[in-house]
Amino acid sequence: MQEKNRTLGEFIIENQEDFQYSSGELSRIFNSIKLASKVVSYKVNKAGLVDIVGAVGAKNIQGEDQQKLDVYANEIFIQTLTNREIVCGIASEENDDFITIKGKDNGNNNKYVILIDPLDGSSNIDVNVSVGTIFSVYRRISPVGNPVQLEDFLQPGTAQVAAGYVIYGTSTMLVYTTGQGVNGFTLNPAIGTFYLSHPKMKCPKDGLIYSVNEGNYIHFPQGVKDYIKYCQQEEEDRPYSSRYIGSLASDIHRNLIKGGVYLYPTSCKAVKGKLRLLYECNPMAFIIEQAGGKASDGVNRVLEIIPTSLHERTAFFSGSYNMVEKIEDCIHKAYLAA
Ligand code: P6P
Repeated sequence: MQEKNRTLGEFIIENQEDFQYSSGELSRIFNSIKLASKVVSYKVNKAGLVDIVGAVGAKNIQGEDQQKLDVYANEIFIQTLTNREIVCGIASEENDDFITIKGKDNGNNNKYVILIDPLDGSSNIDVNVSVGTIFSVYRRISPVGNPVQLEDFLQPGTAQVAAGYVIYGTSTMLVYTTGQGVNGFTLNPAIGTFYLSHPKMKCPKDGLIYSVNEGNYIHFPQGVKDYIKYCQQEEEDRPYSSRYIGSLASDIHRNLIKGGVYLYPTSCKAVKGKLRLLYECNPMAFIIEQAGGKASDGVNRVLEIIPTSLHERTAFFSGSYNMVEKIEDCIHKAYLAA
């Protein structure tokens, strides 16, 4: 069968061996995410037409205004995963604590937990800019049958069994990895089917795009300032282009395809960084590394950070391998010069 004609469902069936140790549960998780992303895609594309944009007046644990679509997306993903009884626990950006999903006969026998940012970049909703869903899947550590523990969620990114993102943009795309490379699927909204549109995605080792909110420049660490100045120098391959959508999935996706680097450093406004380690940085880092790129907190490999809390934040530099190395080099040199 032509690679590009394959549907997501056919691809999952043909690659069952990717889902190691899974008795079909991991493929069922993807089927659930597939369904939820179609429902959210429909609502996101109707956002301007129905009373669903705008904040609900509530705030999430991050202290951010919850947009109605944030709340809606969170409910949809939780419901589809709960209905299919395929995970034993869910942690979401929108929920203070993790949720335990009781399986049949009230047991906790399902083997996987999922961490999710159901609608990342939601501040873009009202201005019709793309938003995304980001998710990360782990095998539980606590024994089946027992209640799900926080330890099941606080695993390093290297333990992920799957990770992915959905972009609700000019088209709706699902990009994921199970550790066997990265593949992208585009939704045909006319028939509600995801088709393999980007097989075996690879991130160019170099790029000519840097993505950062330069409005925070004066607050950045010196090494990051040095790198941004490096990007802006008149040289053979520079200045680079500056592209920043303000929606992580979209910025990462563009850099993954074209080459480039995304930066969210620490600053006096975000002393530990802004992005959340568990359901933004780790899934993106897994995908980027699987595509041949690099993901760092400026010093360490993001996937090796040992989490200590569900909503912890980290500095995040991710994209083309050589560009992230250059950032680490600038940070190291500034450290030595301090
Ligand atoms: P800033 C969205 O809130 C998000 O978590 C990412 O999707 C995005 O890259 C970043 O924050 C934007 O943050 O501070 O530049 O608006």
